[in-house]
Amino acid sequence: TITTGGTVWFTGLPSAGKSTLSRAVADRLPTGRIELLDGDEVRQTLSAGLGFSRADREANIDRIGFVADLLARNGVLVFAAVISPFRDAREQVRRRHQASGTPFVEVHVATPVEECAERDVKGLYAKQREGEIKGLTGVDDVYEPPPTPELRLDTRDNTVDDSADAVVALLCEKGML
Ligand code: GGZ
Repeated sequence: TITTGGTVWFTGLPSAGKSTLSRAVADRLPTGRIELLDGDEVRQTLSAGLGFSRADREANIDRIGFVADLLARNGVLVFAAVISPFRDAREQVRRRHQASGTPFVEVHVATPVEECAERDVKGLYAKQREGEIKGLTGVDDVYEPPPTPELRLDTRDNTVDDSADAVVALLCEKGML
């Protein structure tokens, strides 16, 4: 069972595969204290009412980082799947964990925007092209890739299984499993 807490922070564009990958990793772990914090879901509860301005995204990332740290320092293995487009905001989440002495790793789900737009799981890229929405991350809004994530995965060359293996290996290496 899982005994050591920590946060695995998946960042990347919409439809990059953050949710799919975090679920795949969670599914293959032994039962234990695991929680998934998915940006999409958190926006219906903890971050209800927040939009996609810079300030609102920063608030969303900060809230998820706060909850992740609370859980992780109490022995939960947390998977956060959040676009989190801003380097500074992600670094603040990392520092929050460092301050509480809680393990934290950043996984960049680095699927190129062309591939994300082709997958378009939620139809957002199509809506942006049709002019129905503005400020889509990676298209007409900023995404700052992490310069030195603990792991960077290109989901074009790897199956979900391969990518999940790589995350599990990372967690073992970091003593989080
Ligand atoms: C990015 C958007 C946008 C815009 C709606 N830009 O895949 P989804 O569709 O269902 O989940 C995504 C969710 C993004 O929430 P995050 O909390 O991960 O984002 S952030 O870290 O930036 O706060 C996406 C949907 O919201 N969505 N409009 N314009 N994503």
